[in-house]
Amino acid sequence: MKTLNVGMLGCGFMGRTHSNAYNQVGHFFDIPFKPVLKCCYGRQEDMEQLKKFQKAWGYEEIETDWRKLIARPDIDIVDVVAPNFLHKDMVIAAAQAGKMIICEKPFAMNAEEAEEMVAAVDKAGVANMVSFCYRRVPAVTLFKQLVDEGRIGKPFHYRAVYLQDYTISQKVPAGGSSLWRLDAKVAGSGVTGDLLAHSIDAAEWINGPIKRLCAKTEIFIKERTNAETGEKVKITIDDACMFLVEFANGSIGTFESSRYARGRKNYQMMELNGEKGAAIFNLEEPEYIQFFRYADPDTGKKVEDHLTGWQKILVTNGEHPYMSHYWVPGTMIGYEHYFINQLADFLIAADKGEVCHADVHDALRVQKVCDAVIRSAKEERWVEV
Ligand code: SOE
Repeated sequence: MKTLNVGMLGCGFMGRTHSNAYNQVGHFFDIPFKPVLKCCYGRQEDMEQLKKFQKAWGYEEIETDWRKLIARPDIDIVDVVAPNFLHKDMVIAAAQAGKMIICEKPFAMNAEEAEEMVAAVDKAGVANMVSFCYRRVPAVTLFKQLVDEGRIGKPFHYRAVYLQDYTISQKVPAGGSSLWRLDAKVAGSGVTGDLLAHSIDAAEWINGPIKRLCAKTEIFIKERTNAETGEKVKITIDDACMFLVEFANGSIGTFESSRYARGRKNYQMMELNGEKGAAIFNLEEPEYIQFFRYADPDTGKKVEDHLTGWQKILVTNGEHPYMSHYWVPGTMIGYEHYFINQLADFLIAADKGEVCHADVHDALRVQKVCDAVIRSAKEERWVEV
């Protein structure tokens, strides 16, 4: 089996989820590579965290210069899990060095950057994937399957919600290693790039391209303290965002996201209502999908009768997406498995020279929608994507 030497660019939350996936994937999937955690990068200022990270996940070496790590001839895959503003330079350097690339979302700070990244990756012709991990929740993959099987029929309404509540307090600082997500220069945008990017990716995957949209964003706390410098900083990222969309297939949708939704920690919901059926997924009950069957997908004939109602399907059987790789029917998998599933898909596709979605082109689409959302909110008008 071929060895796959991993260079991990980052040692935070996503560094942990990705490292765990490399360590676990071969236990559950028949993959054509043997991943080796070769080297991980972190800033000199974060040396203590970097060493702890190395030890926890079993990296052979550490590096504080990411360009050196990418240039190493023994590195096969570059995994970009650093803060958003670094993605562009890291992905382009990795492409130019001919490495396979996995990059966290949001892919870039804006669509202009994303275009450059896509051009570099296309020119290099390297295997690539952008980590929209929720596509690999078995119930979400099943959602897509129901649509492809014609069980929803002509779609009318798509509804997406992504809510958290961790920035409500004025005491939460902006900037610093854990809260760079509140710093526009580092993150690019707020909930739009961080949370709605997931919802937009899932929506376009499941229901096709978004044509035009109209958005409203809000910043509830306008000034915070930078955790590293102690300075007062003006907050410019969106704390909350809502938008209306028209899909190319004629359906219409709503998207809502906030980090001020008291009680919601990582609530993500999507619903699609069509002529023949409807489906709902909610990440607080990730092992379930709800399905409403109105008509037979083949004949279009109404099957609704006095027993009809929402079915709550436990997605843990061998015939459900990914589940045959894990335990026995009725037992659950969790958040870390979405990353294992996507890594397995990526490695198997890369070995065959096939595209693994979401690839950089899918991520560019998401970035274009995010940019349109921010522009629409700023200009208070409908915007074409
Ligand atoms: C933000 O809190 C965050 O970590 C996102 O950056 C992830 O993409 C999301 O899946 C969980 O929440």
